[in-house]
Amino acid sequence: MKNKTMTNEAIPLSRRRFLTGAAALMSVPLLCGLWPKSALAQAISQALPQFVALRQAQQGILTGAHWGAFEALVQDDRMVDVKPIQDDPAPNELITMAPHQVHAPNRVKYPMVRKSWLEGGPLNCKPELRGRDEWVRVSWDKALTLVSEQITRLQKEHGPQAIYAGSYGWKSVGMLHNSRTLLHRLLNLTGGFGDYSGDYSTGAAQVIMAHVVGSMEVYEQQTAWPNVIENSKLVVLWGCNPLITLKNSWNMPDHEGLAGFEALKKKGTRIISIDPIYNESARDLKAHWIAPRPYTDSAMIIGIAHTLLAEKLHDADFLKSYTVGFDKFEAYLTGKEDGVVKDADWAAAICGIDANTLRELAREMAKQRTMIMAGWGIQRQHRGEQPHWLLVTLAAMLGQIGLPGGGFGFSYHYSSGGSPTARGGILAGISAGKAPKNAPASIPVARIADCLANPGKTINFNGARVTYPDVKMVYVAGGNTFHQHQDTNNLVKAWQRPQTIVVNEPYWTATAKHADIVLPATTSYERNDMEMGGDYSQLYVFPMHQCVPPQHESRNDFDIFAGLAEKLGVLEAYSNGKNEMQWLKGMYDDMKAQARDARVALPPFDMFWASNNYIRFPIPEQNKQWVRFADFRENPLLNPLGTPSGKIEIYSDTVEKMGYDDCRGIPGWMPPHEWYQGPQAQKYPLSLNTAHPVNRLHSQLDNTPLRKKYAVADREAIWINPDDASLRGIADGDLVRAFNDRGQILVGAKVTPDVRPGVVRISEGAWFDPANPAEPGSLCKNGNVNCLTFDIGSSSLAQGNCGHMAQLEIEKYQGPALENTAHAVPVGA
Ligand code: PGD
Repeated sequence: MKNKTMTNEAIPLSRRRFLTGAAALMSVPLLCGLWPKSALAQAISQALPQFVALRQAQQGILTGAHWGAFEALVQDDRMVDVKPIQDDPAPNELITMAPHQVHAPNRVKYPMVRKSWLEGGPLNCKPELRGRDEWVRVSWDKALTLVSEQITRLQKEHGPQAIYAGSYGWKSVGMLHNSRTLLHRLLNLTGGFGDYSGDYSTGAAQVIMAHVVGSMEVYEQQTAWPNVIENSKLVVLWGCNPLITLKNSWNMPDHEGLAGFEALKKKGTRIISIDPIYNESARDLKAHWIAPRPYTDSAMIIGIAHTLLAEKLHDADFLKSYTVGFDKFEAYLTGKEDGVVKDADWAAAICGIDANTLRELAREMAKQRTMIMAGWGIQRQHRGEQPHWLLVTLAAMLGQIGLPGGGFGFSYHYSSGGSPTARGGILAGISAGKAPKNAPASIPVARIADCLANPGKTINFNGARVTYPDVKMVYVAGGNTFHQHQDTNNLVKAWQRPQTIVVNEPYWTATAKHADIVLPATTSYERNDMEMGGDYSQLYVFPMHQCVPPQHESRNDFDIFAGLAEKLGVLEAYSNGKNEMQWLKGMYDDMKAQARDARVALPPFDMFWASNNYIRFPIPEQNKQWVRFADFRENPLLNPLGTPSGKIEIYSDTVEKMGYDDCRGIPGWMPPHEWYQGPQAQKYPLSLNTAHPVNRLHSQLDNTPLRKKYAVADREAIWINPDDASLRGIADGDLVRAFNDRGQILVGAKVTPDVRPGVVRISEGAWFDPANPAEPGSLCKNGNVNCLTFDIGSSSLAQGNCGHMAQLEIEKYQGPALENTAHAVPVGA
């Protein structure tokens, strides 16, 4: 039963609402009497052409996902098909999976409690049975009572540090039904909770960049695409696969980045892809492929930097005016510091790229306008702070930072960085509220397993010391810890420490299967919401109309937490007395007021909502030519960076003073924990690449038919070079066991020259499915790559995750037939 206080009952949807919207739109010119008529007409025509034009073409209910906005076609309360919106320059096939998401056979149908937890309570719950116990169906009231009792007990007995509710994850789009924020909102009202800092995407880069350029950089707006298309003569894709990763966005994608790359291709701009894999983007963009050994990018960049210096191709004036500490880096390059000359030959011996190629690359970059577009995989590694710091240093030596089409960009592959910023308003979502004064300090996000297993342990983190709390309860809403975290078998053990684990989920993911209490959450297609389109452009405002009623007994996260708020006596403060549509109207009205200040007129909320249409804001011409760091370059005194010196810090005194031997004051090459020249390579000669998947978003959609497109022998695919495959008697399509000391997984062989010899690619995101959950380290039957990765922080500085690396071995699988049960529902559910 739904909580009546919060959400409108599921509305039977019909074409009637579109007609209402159409009629309502006729009154558009009556809006906003504040403006002179001509200005109003102009503003409306700027803001509303799509709003009006789309009406004719509509067939379905407008909603969307991380993979794009679309119209859902619904028959008899079932979503049966989808249709992309007409503005999307590159509609994404993933949207076709929406009907399967809603009607997936492995939906969590009812509130469920793990049998031993129900019988023994939190103190005698047999935590070792997590992941293999039976499940018992309970009523919503019972489930909410059980969860709220634990929150009350733990706050009273141990305080907020006992409840870890960081709940990292990509959840679904939507500014109201933001599961993580709602969880935090509830817990901030009921005593506080333990949170995390950083993220799994850019854990290392975002911390070091703040010291180097004074901002996280990885999430900053990039030099606008039209400017890049016009001015860049050479684009270097360093460790990224943008044509794949740009399909999805944190908000709803505008897909303008894909249009940007298409334009580069049409223009014939030279593109170089530096990646151990000849990835989909390199192929499509006809890029020149340079394939270094994995995890050696730092050495490669240093070799290029040395060539620039040795051949006097570096821009000494830029370095003098806009950076600090190049003298120290120069001493490092020339060996004055440690007696080792780090020239191209030195680098070649590490990165496996011929020294002449490195020298040529340096010359090519120096002779023309060059944009270095780097991905994040190269920093999701041990010593992952170094590559991005070195790339900034390299770009500074080239002296093109702040010039049209030149410099570096660390977000062209993500959420359409560089899509020009529109003028209008921004939707602010529901807030998490204020943390109470005694809220515990955050832990670095990727140290969660270490934290659970080692309460009281103290670690370094960005110049501070962090002591792990004694976590007794974990609450996850909108994340998949058993996918995202490294060394899954270690996580299984650490996960046995807390007394209670609660998960709000639409599906029986591995995280849900390893919980004690699972609360069934709706998908975003079962509720009303709104979202911006274009993370960097803020180009669209999309309504997300409820397409079908909540499935089974699932509830919206908003309602789940409202139910808990009621039990905990904070319902009024949690809901502000507003229901779903009232919240949405409030958000829209705030956004509309901002748009009005920016001289863009919008229709009133009721009209917007009834129209089943979206808003597309105008893009000012000057924003199409925006250049990152141009203002700094123009006047570094008036527009300093946020670093202590106000300049680019090739040497960071702040970092140096932290005294870490694993991240010093200047960037450099540090051999990682595991690599092809390390001791582990004797036993495990292959280097792992855990690319982001082509037909999924992390673990999302692994349980849909799209999987047939990429699964091999019904398992996650492993890309193997023909030399490595034949050495081991492995043929295309074979079942393969991939293993190291941490774990073993079953994968399906794709034998291809598109991967460098000595390297294998297994995408992240396949659901964990141990053959024998009672035996730690047993074969994962679905190919969850994190069974092989290691769980060590990138360095004392950032403590980022190292999900992108591991040494391993493979062999043809010859064991007994094993059914893949990753997407099956557990016993009792
Ligand atoms: P998702 O698969 O998006 O992965 O890790 P993350 O946990 O974000 O999981 C989101 C979960 O939220 C899904 O289970 C989904 O069903 C659930 N969900 C969706 N909508 C809702 C909702 O409305 N309510 C509720 N309650 N739940 C919902 C991603 C993380 O993985 C990231 S960001 C990165 S960059 C890392 N990448 C790698 C990597 O490259 N390599 C490795 N080896 N490991 C990685 N892990 C990291």
